[in-house]
Amino acid sequence: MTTTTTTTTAATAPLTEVEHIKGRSRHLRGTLRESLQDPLTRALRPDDTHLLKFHGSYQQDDRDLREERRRAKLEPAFSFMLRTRLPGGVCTPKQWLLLDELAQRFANGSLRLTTRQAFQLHGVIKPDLKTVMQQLNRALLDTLAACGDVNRNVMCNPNPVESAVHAEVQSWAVRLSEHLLPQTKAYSSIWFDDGGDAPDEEPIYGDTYLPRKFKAAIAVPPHNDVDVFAHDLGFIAIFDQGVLRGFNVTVGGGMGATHGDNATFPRLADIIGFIGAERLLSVAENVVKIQRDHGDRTNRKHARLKYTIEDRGLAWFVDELERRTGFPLAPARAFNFEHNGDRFGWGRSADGRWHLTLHIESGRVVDRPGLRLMGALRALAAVHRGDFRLTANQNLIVAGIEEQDRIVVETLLREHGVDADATATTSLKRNALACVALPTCALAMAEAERALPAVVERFETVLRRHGVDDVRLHLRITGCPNGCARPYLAEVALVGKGPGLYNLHLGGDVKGQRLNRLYRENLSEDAVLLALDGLIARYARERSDDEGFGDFALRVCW
Ligand code: SRM
Ligand code: SF4
Repeated sequence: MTTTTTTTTAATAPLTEVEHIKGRSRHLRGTLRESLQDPLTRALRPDDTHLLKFHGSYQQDDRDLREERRRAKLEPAFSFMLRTRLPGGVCTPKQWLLLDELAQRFANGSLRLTTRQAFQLHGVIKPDLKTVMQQLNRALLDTLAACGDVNRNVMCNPNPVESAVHAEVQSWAVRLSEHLLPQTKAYSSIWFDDGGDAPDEEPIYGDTYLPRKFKAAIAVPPHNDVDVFAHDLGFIAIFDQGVLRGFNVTVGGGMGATHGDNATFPRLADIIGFIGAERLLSVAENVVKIQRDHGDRTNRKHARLKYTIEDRGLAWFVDELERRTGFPLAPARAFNFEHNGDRFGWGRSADGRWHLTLHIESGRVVDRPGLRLMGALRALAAVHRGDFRLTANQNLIVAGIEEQDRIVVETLLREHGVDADATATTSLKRNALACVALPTCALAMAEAERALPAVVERFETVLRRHGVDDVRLHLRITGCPNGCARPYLAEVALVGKGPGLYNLHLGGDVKGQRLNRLYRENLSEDAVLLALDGLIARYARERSDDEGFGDFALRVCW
């Protein structure tokens, strides 16, 4: 990051093509309607593929079939991924049942719970896209701004167990999400034939929206399950005696990087001060507007808020924010994060209701021989009277279960082969994350979700061999350096480099407050396991009391 170079480049370099596409799109309309109606191809026109993201969908093609179809002179197997906007990850059983039905009828028969507490459907073909959008809308679910250069799904600690503070904070997540929604009527016009083509106003975003995606999260200490420091904008709830006092504000976090390009890097957000809760929307809106006005629109690899802050300095940013909001930030208040994972199994809240956190490997809800997860959750949704909460770690909380219904839930899960308490699962497995990667992700360089089970099993063997299989250890795997499973915060991370090859990162903590470091590059899966075997052997012998593996690795590897 050379401040002068970057600023000069940004001042003189041309805008990216995506900026032009947004600018002439008439607030995200483009020719999407025509693209959708074109019967000659299962794809959209190239410009419309960019605009579709703002509507919550990506055009993809099945990469497993690419070569075969190329040889047969067929167009790639195009289909669409749809992502819901679901602030704080909360949905009703009725919505779950609809998503389940859509997955069976129109997608690939599975639901994907994402690292941002949303649902993804994969494999929806173009002729069905509008129907799926309409069905979601009828169930009061939408996909608006789930992707694209706008504020994405707002994350929030989905804890239903502890206190009124959690419920209050969740309501702030919903308000924040609504406040930062694009105002264009293109969404209702294109998908629901409602809203027309009259010019819209985008008071927060302006005509070309943000230079890049923007992400926000709210954490409730001592849990940092949302990895608040990985976000462009974060709020850390500060409360005492069960009363929410306000939020510490964080800015400038992000994970994405590009192999071999040192100008790109993961960055932990900075804490810039404290605000009363009533100021949350004003702060959020003005952070977004600063990024709208000062983010780099000439280079999409340098366009996130983290780079704006690196280039211009944090002091400049805080001054600019205070000038725009018209109030100063108070000094940040003390807080303490204990971990960034989920708590599994049963918990009970003060109102006497029960909540069950289920481990969902890589967030993939699907029926497999011996583990009919999708069937189990469908059956459960049919009788459940509480709600479902997606966690930021790709798991699921079945929340608000009455005492007398507990047995029904346990029986249903058992009948479908689901281990309700995740007691049969090691800590390594429970806490592991993997991004989607192949076959749907266009950017994947290596497997992630499909590689995770084998990597975990082999890593478990290593831990067992050295007698440390009971330690809590956070492993994250991604198919490329973009960081969708927030790998740079893990104690151990495999970051895809090429087919079957990974960079091995070590040294994160289990609180989401420290970036790990690159330990070895271009390792095969075997080489990764060999390297871990040696380090775990040393860890078993040399660790100090209560020393986590991430802390140990940081101490001995560099
Ligand atoms: Fe992501 C792009 C999947 C969370 C950083 N991400 C993608 C795309 C859309 C690939 C593409 O652009 O063609 C992936 C679609 C794969 C597929 O087939 O479904 C994809 N990202 C995901 C999900 C589904 C991973 C998962 O296994 O859960 C997560 C969806 C979250 C959601 O519901 O909104 C997901 N992505 C993240 C996160 C984690 C987070 O936000 O907490 C990050 C790192 C945080 C950050 O943004 O800095 C992340 N995704 C990226 C990036 C790198 C952005 C950057 O600043 O460089 C890309 C690539 C891009 O934007 O060009 C990307
Ligand atoms: Fe795709 Fe890379 Fe994100 Fe994984 S980290 S889903 S491979 S973009």
